[in-house]
Amino acid sequence: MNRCRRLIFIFGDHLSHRISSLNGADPQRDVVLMCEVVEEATYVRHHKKKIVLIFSAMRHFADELRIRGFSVRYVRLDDADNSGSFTGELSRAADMLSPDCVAVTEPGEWRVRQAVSSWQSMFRVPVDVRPDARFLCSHEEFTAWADGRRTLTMEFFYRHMRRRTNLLMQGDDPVGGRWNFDSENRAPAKSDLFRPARLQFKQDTITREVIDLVESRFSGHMGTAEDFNFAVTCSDAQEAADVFIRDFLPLFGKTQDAMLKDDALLNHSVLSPYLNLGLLDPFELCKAAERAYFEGSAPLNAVEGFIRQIIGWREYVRGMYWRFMPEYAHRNVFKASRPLPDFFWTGKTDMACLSTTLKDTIDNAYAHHIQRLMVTGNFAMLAGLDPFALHEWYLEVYADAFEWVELPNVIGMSQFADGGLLGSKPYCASGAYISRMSDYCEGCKYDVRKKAGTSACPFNSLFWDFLDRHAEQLSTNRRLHQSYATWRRMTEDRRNDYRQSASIFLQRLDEGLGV
Ligand code: FAD
Ligand code: DLZ
Ligand code: SF4
Repeated sequence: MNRCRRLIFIFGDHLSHRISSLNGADPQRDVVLMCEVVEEATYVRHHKKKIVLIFSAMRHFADELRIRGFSVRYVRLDDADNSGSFTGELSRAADMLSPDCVAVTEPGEWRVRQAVSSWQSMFRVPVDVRPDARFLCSHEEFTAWADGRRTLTMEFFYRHMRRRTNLLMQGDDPVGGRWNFDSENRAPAKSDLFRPARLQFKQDTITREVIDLVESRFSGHMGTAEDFNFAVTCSDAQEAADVFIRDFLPLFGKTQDAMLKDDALLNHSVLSPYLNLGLLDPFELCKAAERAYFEGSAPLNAVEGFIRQIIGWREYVRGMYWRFMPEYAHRNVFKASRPLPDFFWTGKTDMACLSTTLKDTIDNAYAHHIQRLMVTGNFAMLAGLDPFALHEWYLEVYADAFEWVELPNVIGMSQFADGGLLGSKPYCASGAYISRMSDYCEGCKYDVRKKAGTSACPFNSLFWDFLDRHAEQLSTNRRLHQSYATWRRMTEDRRNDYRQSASIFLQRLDEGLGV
């Protein structure tokens, strides 16, 4: 290749033809750089399906760019001279092409942002780092919203975003007269034989080649890639979105908090991997959901709930990530330090809720929100697992896990390790919650109705022991008032039963014995 005008670096989660680094690109004179690098695949040991998803989607995207007339320098993982890192690959490309400048869309991870910031002085070439316009809320807008507020409550950010995007709005008021229909979205679910089938995308030659590469190079990583069936192109991801809106959105709200052992997906969209890679546009997806409401094919509680997750939670956690990183990653208000038990990687535990959630995770590189929050996350917080190690685990195992979205969900929402910056109370719950919202407890070795003792559901004693251990930090929390009042009303003997059961359980965990 000859000298190029602009070298456009496109990361594996920037796979949109509207990505800002391509703005003003000239296929005749510019060159696109994309690279599969071992550093990204191994800084945590990503699930095999996640690596296949990213590499296959990258290869398909590179082909689409070539069809649009671009020169693409695509470095494969097994290319002989592959240096193994983004910086190494930019260095090789810059040596070969002598670009006048480099254009890149800001990465979604603080670690990579640091590396990008060093490129201009390192390579003595202007580096144009552009905002990621796929997000609806820019860094400036989030800062303007957050500055001067005493608390950064998601609900108020969400209302701001509803007004800004005009989604589900009638003038200045929310459609239906309420901003939030969450109270209608808490029903348990029953097995539904008539739930429509999920789309399973066929493996083409490119995907098959990537599967072989990943199975051989990353054989020790979680899961298998052999039955990989995610979409890897924008058009297939769009088909998945259309099917979700038609078949699953109508019931999305009602069963949003439910869990079933024989249904890993319920009415969830499973669109997060595509949104996060750039294969789907979040605003267009919300417009499609809004249309379904106005056309009468999906109810308001479902559509509002879905849109809230995307323009509310998704944008909010990104804003919080960039506002509080890098120190946010190490927050640990409860000083929790227990290592993750081995069953996080094997799924082998007698606790049916955990074994089902972990098995779903190992098989699919996916678990839905309530499994992540109220089963794995809840257990980790109650058992005092190290939040940073837990963050690395979540980043490793889910196909949709990129740090800007994963880290605040783990450190803030699920572990309350930030002391309440992101949520107003910890999402801690005893077995009663899991029993109410799922069918996991039927057939579990533990008895959810028993309070203490070796056959009792471990979540019961762990819950009270957690509240007891952290009473100094939590007992003044208004939203935990009732729980602490119940704890205080118990006899000292009952409180000691809980403490002792929790202590025996945690000791077994520490000794690596089965639980
Ligand atoms: P649906 O239930 O269909 O929701 C629709 C969309 O809303 C999702 O695709 C997602 O883009 C968005 N969304 C929903 N909840 C959230 C949220 N809390 N934060 C941000 N976006 C949200 N989401 C990720 O995309 N990547 C992660 O790494 C990730 N890690 C998580 C870790 C923990 C501990 C928890 C509690 C949540 C995490 N989430 C993460 C949020 C949420 O669980 C997933 O977005 C959701 O399960 C993805 O499945 P879905 O597409 O079927 O979601
Ligand atoms: C997660 C990931 C993996 C496993 N591999 C690559 C890769 O080889 N090349 C690439 O461009 N991106 C990869 N990614 C996603 C990056 O970690 C992500 O692009 C950065 O966090 C920058 O946003
Ligand atoms: Fe989970 Fe307890 Fe129910 Fe067993 S009894 S599935 S451990 S909540």
